Amino acid sequence: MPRAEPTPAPQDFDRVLSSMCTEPHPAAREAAVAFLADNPGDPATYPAVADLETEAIDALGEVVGLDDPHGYVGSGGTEANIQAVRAARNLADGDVNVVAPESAHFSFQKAADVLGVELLLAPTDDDHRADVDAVADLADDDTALVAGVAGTTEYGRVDPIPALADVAADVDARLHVDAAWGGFVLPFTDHDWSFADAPVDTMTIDPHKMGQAPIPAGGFLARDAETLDALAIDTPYLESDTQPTLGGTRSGAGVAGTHAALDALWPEGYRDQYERSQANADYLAAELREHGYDVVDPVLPLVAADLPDAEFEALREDGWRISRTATGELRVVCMPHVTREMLDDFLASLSGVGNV
Ligand code: 0PR
Repeated sequence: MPRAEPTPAPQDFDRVLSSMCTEPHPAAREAAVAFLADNPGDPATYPAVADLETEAIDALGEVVGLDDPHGYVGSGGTEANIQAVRAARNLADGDVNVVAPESAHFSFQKAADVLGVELLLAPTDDDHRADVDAVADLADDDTALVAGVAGTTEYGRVDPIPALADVAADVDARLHVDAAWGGFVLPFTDHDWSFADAPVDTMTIDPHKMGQAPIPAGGFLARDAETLDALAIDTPYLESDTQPTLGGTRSGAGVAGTHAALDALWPEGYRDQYERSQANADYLAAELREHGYDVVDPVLPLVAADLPDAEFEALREDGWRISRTATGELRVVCMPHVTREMLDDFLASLSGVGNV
């Protein structure tokens, strides 16, 4: 194989404003390296990493208001959303559908495709949240799962989870909450989103996003053991009997990194981080607004604003890693690596290319 010359360096985060991932906490990075060769998919051979996973799931349970959590650390939000759909399908009879708001992450489309279920998408309201009436209109006797998002990918919105739970209960469906990105900031807000706030069956919460764990570290959590049983496959030649995960061999780095990040940061470190990130988002929103841009109020640390295409392209040329919503708004995700100084640099670049 030809060697890349010079050896490529990893992306530095100085101008990354579009990502939902961030630099891992130093303790999480160290733990991940130590457990790189351990496979939590085979707990009888790698018991240490299996123990770390049990503790990590208990800690994630605390984050999401669940006393006796069932779940595992997987590859990310996509896998957890697929597993939520899969469990609901396996626990239902016949052909089923899933109802979610249009703001749901595209991983639900992958889930529907892979699992052969119908995905029904309900429009969102004027504030980009799930419209409960629209969800209720789509839900019917074949609905196995109603999904809501707590921290949407595009606008950082939190769906009305208790109201979606009522819709799910009305049609005897399960309720899934996708808190892949929002799960590590929502505990420090007043939103109703958790297992303690509503009869949530399953949840996605990703340590490799706001949780400051290294990639790959996704969280899939369930209220009942029955959910994991519905996912379990017999594993005849392993010492353990069954495996509920979607992947087989898994990353010990993800598990150990998650454990270390939670150990270092839950709850006070995450609270401080939320406060810093939210203050940065509020600051950026106010600055953009002051200079005449239309801004979507940052409910969580994610700012969306109307920005002319030419300005967006010029900022990309300046090296800013920024992205757009489906309708073309600039999106800035105030992740832990995003500092006030970075935002001031960004605003200075914007003034060079636009009207700030
Ligand atoms: N659920 C929500 C709410 C998400 O925002 C995402 C990903 C997922 C599920 C899927 O998670 P995984 O990508 O871990 O499977 N949201 C971002 C997106 O797709 C992920 C991302 C991360 C994008 C880092 C860019 C990036 O640099 O846009």
